[in-house]
Amino acid sequence: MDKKKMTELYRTMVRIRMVEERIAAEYKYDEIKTPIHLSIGQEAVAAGVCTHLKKDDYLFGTHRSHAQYLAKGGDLKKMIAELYLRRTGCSHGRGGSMHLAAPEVGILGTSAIVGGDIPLGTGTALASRLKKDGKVTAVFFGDGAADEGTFHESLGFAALKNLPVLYVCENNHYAINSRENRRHRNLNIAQWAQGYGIPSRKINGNDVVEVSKNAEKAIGLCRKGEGPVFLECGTYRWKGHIGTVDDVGDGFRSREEYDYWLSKCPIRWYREYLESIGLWDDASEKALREQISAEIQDAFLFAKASPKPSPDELMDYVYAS
Ligand SMILES: Cc1ncc(C[n+]2csc(CCOP(=O)(O)OP(=O)(O)O)c2C)c(N)n1
Ligand SMILES: [Mg+2]
Repeated sequence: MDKKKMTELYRTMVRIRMVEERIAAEYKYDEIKTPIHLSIGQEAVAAGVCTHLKKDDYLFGTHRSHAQYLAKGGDLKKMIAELYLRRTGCSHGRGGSMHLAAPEVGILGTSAIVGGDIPLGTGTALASRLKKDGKVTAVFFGDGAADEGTFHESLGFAALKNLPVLYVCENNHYAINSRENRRHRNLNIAQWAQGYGIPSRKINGNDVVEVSKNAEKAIGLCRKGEGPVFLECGTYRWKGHIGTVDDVGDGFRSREEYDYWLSKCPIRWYREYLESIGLWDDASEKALREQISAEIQDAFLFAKASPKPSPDELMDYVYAS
């Protein structure tokens, strides 16, 4: 990977982290009128995959998709305005955090229906195959979505039809508060995909270099007509399932487990790596954070100053025509 791309990956992760930290800080004022699911701790997956997607490749996500939206090139101002349910939001203030869309950069939608985006992304991959438009679809979902029938039906169909789709399972080991070993006997979800005849790998989703290398190869295969491909990316969310709640140590997940994963921070690890090869230092860190802080401040000012949809516009943009 060239040096510019390597530092760009770092920027993408830090930007996602800083945006979500600001969302968390603002949430207590109760002006963000939408449930939020933060990806803090999981930034390397979206960054490592999206760096290899082209602007017009398709992406589908879930209730926890701020990271993917930003990494794929979605507009930050429009995302924050969507959280405030403003007319200027990326879904015109109708969708909120769980229903982000930015068709201009291939983000056709994120969905709160767990597993709901998997057949949608399989469908765009089928369309691309029929139209021979050369596009790849990346579908992001959690370990909980692998429990859904849509996961199994979609994988079987995509394999049969050799569809250009990259399935990205962000395995953060929990579906709300239900740990994976209470839901699955075989904890290797990548192996499930192999059962459908789909090449797959279980990788360290907190190592952006590993994610990026695997995603590059996988997207390349899809583009050559050798899809689908499946990546299971092991990672961990730092915040509670929803909102800004702390769910550590109250019977849901242990302090030891949480501390272990904090020690595996994808951003800190990658910064240390970039520093060790002379690509990063304190001055670059300071400049980056200042630039991103200013951008975030602008986005929040834009969102809060934006008009709300009026009641007579209620049904606009709700149905596709
Ligand atoms: C079809 C469906 N069933 C149940 C829910 C309730 N629900 C919301 S998030 C969630 C857990 C999802 O876990 P996972 O897919 O691992 O994603 P994560 O939240 O860990 O990112 C559930 C069960 C839902 N939104 N949709
Ligand atoms: Mg999960």
